[in-house]
Amino acid sequence: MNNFNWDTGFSVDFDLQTGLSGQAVTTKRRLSQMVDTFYDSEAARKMVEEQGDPLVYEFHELGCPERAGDLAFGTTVLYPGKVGNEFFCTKGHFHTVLETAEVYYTLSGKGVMVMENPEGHTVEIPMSKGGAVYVPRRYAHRTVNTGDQPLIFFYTFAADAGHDYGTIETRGYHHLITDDGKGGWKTEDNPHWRDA
Ligand code: M6P
Ligand code: ZN
Repeated sequence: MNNFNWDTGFSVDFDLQTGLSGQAVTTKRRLSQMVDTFYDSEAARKMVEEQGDPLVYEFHELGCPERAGDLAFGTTVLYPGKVGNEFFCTKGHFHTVLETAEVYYTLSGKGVMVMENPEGHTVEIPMSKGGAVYVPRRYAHRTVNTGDQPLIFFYTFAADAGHDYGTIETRGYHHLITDDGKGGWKTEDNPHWRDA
């Protein structure tokens, strides 16, 4: 555990030089934990078997109390890779308290923030070093690494927002972010999206 004092303040070294192995513990998501996140889940299962279950991303959970007024924050490292034609991404979630926003600030790498609201409005915003993305209230958010280096970003959100993963797990995202074959990315409709 850590000694972060959420009532009197603290600083934390994210230790980005050595891949987040500093004083703050990270939560790791490996491909085996998220095969159904990807359109070609069979290809994902095969990669798990043949490539030793690659680490897709890791992020800090500093143990911020889930109470009104606090700000949860940390750094995420999303590794480069693809399942079939689809770039590595985070699972993505709505906030349980739908009316809560989030801010991401990109430290290195290239990617896309993929967002959609319950009414099906979709937004994709490119991410690159020095750029901040505002994730508005009511929008599910997923980050995608479209480059060949780790995508590293700082995030912060209202500590009592909560994570709703179930909606995305059941319905999927409207859009997939795939390799365009020319060194970039493109958006494709997700044939597995369900209006459930
Ligand atoms: C960011 C933040 C975290 C989130 C993490 C991983 O770092 O938004 O709150 O937990 O990404 O994304 P996910 O929870 O969708 O797996
Ligand atoms: Zn969030």
